[in-house]
Amino acid sequence: MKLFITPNSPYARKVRVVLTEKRIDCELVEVVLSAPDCPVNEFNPLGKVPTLVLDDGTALYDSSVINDYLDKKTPVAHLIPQAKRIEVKRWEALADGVCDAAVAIMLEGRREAQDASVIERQQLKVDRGLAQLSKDLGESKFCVGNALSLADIALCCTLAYVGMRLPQTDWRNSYPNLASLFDQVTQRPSFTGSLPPGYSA
Ligand SMILES: N[C@@H](CCC(=O)N[C@@H](CS)C(=O)NCC(=O)O)C(=O)O
Repeated sequence: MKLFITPNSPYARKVRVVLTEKRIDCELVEVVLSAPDCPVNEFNPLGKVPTLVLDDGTALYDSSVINDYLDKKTPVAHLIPQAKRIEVKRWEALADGVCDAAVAIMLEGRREAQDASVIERQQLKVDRGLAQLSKDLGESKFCVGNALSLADIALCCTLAYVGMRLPQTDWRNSYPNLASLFDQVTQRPSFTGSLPPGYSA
């Protein structure tokens, strides 16, 4: 199997963390998405990372589908427990949605003529999303049940990305419960081994 990634992609990181937690061997192929001959386009018409290519050539995307596939592949570390499946996937959807909004702000910020209303609308999604994630976590040590699940992984990949791209969003001080979960989960080798270059969490 090979996984197309970019080093900063929070969605690709989510899959890389799952690969490590589940001890699944996979070749990581780093790509430049803007390159005209980017190999991802051959496997994924959307030209996005992560894209997983199985040994028989089947391509899987997006990160949520890939992680579903990986979780069923080995019995090691069940990250989407059947009984809590919808709960876990809902956490993932909200965490990914916050990431989508953060990506949109980053892309708008790179444009020469920026539209402040686009940034404002996406920032509201980030702010409301983080508030809901914090509320849903409450005093719990993990997002769902008493063990690490894909929900914690998705949440921490998003928090790391928001910290990297939107330093003005001070989620750490606003939501100490998210910070405490983040500090605990990101010590795992799956997170320390998938850090974006130049970052420590
Ligand atoms: N919903 C997708 C999002 C993937 C995504 O947007 N990846 C970005 C990199 S962070 C990408 O490939 N962007 C290139 C593009 O949109 O053309 C997932 O969860 O995998």
